[in-house]
Amino acid sequence: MTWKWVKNVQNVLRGKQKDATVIILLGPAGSGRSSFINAAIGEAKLRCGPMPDNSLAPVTTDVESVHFTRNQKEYVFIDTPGLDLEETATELIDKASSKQAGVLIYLHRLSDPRVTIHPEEYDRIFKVLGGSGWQAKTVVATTMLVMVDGKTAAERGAQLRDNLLSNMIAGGTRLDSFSGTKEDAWRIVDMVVNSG
Ligand SMILES: Nc1nc2c(ncn2[C@@H]2O[C@H](COP(=O)(O)OP(=O)(O)OP(=O)(O)O)[C@@H](O)[C@H]2O)c(=O)[nH]1
Ligand SMILES: [Mg+2]
Repeated sequence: MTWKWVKNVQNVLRGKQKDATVIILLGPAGSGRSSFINAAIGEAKLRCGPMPDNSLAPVTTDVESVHFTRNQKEYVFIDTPGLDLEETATELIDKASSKQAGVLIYLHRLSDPRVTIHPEEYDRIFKVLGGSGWQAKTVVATTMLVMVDGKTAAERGAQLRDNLLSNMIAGGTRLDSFSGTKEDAWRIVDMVVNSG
């Protein structure tokens, strides 16, 4: 298996309007990437669950980009297939000519009782998409908070901060949570945009 879709992200980056801010959604299958973009644009543009037949199959299987204008500023959201759907990054990643995204958002379901995919395993992809300073452009946002009680949420959040994400956080990555609303989606995007 190969990360063919990374090339498609790079094609979107190359073709983007000059001043547009590119925001790439990353994360394991079903972490809520398409829902995040739909929330941000206030429209159910991207297909996302729950599927009528309760299908367990991943919905987003290729790169999709969505343009959006807000306060006269241009944004391009890029939806991606689940990082856990493929095994290893290959030479297909075009390192040399890549333009970089402004914001990388990695979603993690706080409802998961185990973490089997570690975001740092994908640092090559983060770096190709966000450049050498990718850590400071990255927000790890937890989703599905309503599915866990407050104590569980706090304990899992502490483990993410202190163990799993400690290197990324030391490099400037923010750990946050996404409640599902439009305001919250933009709060997360603006956090990175306004810090640059
Ligand atoms: N409770 C809760 N459900 C959510 C949240 N975000 C997404 N969902 C639900 O979780 C499921 C997956 O959401 P998607 O937005 O399709 O996730 P995805 O990462 O795009 O998934 P794939 O494209 O299939 O890999 C859907 O049933 C959503 O309605 C959230 O923050 N809380
Ligand atoms: Mg999706």
